[in-house]
Amino acid sequence: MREIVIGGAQMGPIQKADTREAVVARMIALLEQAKGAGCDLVVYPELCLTTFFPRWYMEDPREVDTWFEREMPNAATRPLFEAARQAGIAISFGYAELTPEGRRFNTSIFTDREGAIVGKYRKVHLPGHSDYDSDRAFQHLEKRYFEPGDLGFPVWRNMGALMGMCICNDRRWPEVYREMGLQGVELLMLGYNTPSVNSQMADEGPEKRLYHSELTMTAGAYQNATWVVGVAKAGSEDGHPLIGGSVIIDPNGYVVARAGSEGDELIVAACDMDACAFGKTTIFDFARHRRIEHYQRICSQTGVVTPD
Ligand code: ING
Repeated sequence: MREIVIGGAQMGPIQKADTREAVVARMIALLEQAKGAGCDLVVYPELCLTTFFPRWYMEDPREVDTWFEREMPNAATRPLFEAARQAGIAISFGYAELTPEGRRFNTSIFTDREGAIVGKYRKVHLPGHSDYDSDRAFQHLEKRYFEPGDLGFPVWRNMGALMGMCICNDRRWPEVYREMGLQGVELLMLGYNTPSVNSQMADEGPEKRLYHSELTMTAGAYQNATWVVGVAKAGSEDGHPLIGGSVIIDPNGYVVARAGSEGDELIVAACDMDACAFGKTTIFDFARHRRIEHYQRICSQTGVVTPD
């Protein structure tokens, strides 16, 4: 048995005026709870250090860059890395990355239990739009502020397991899970900031959003025989509601822990990485069952091409 006790540290809302220091203090409080619960690893949400700023239209690059981190760890986050190292807990969280070359990504990292960064992922699937859209009830400008990720979907060995990451909208695309499934992933960590309502369809509310969020993650877990930990930043940020619904899902696609609030909330599960083995060696033994000679469209075609 290769058990990892995993904490999903759901964060409640982060207001535009909240400082990174105040947010990190909340993250450390959740880490202390996780320590008390015997966690080995804690997963935090997407863009965990700030409000979900892509909801705001900005033209001044200097204002945009106030939402980005130029290095990691940095002065604001070093107390978190230090607290995690002292607790012997690995952490994963998302933030807006500004590289020394001036490139901007929606990024997630995870560490080992000594606080060293083991892996970095940059969000590939950027939803929304790049210019102000007056038809929308609110903006979703990830295509304006970030480049698509350029690192692919890596899987790393950490804590005796095969771990990977994705971010938010990535969880809606089955290719993401399969790219990591084909590397043997056993634990897929992801954070999300998902608006509770659809800016383009008034009748799509939190129930449908929560259903689709869990549907995509349970399917990805089952179809690739992997644990999936999906952690929300939730609640109302300056009047803009985000869904909660953080979950820990086992390799059979069952939810084994689920958040009940839209605030700072830790969910915990003891996750045996060996539980992935049965699915990976039977129904989803990819080497035995996949027929790649019939899958060309998935990699050669971006959009739909209907038959004549
Ligand atoms: N947020 C949302 C997400 O994919 C979204 C955007 C919601 C797209 C619902 C489509 C449907 O969960 C982020 N940050 O990607």
